[in-house]
Amino acid sequence: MKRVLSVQDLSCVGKCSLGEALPVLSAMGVEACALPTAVLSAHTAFSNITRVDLTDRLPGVLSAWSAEGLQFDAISSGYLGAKEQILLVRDLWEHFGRKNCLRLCDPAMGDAGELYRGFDASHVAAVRELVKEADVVLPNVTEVCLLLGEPWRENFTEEQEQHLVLALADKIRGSVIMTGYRQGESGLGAACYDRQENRFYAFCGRQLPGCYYGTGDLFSAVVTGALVQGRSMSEAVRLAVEFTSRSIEKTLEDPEARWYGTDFERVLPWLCQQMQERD
Ligand code: PXL
Repeated sequence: MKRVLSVQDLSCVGKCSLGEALPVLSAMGVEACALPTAVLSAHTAFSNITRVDLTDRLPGVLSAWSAEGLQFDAISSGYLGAKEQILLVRDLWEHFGRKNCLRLCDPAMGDAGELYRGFDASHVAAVRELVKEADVVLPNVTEVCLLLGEPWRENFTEEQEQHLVLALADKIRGSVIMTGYRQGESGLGAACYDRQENRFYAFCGRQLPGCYYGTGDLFSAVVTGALVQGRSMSEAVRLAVEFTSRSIEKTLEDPEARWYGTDFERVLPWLCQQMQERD
């Protein structure tokens, strides 16, 4: 079995980060390991939160893993609450990867033109360095703008979004998969510069009403699982777009849906089936 390490926070309530990556990766048939960078009572969209930062505890975990000789087939980073954790991800990529280990980085630091609460320009500068070393970078449109130092706009055209993806690809060595890519009036999905194929492409689903937390984390987890299981980049992006839009559709159908996340749990059987069909 492939073994994947997901490095991000654990939000006790609110579907995001490890709370999504672990079930998604397990459903995809990979061994899901976690390195929680912080524990939050709930994700930062809640008004009242308390958090325990784990930065000081992480070097001890790495030492223990090193003594055990643990290695991973993919190491994927998401929301990192402290700059020191960015150095730690580099250390993990360098010392804990099996041969051809995939290095994935979701520069989870903002959305809708704003940085998440608690982040500043120095955090952005540190993430800018990290993405240079990744094989696959998975930003949303806001994060691409932050990484490029370009102003964000609510209504970029398709051509402008394509330009943003290619501009980021020019600055790094890996592939770029940008979520929140809009095609025409009604399509929403992801645009990719695939480094191996030296090609730009996009997949879109139906644009659905509303704004949903944690969809970027779901998307990253599906791409990670698909790539580590040997799917091509285009298959991985297509599967992640479809899983995310199915999760939003299920949420829309549910009159009791939570405001703080999607009903992705109801789409896990579909994801499992998609993976088994190819085995
Ligand atoms: O989904 C991104 C994310 C991850 N982790 C925490 C967050 C957010 C987005 O708000 O608050 C703690």
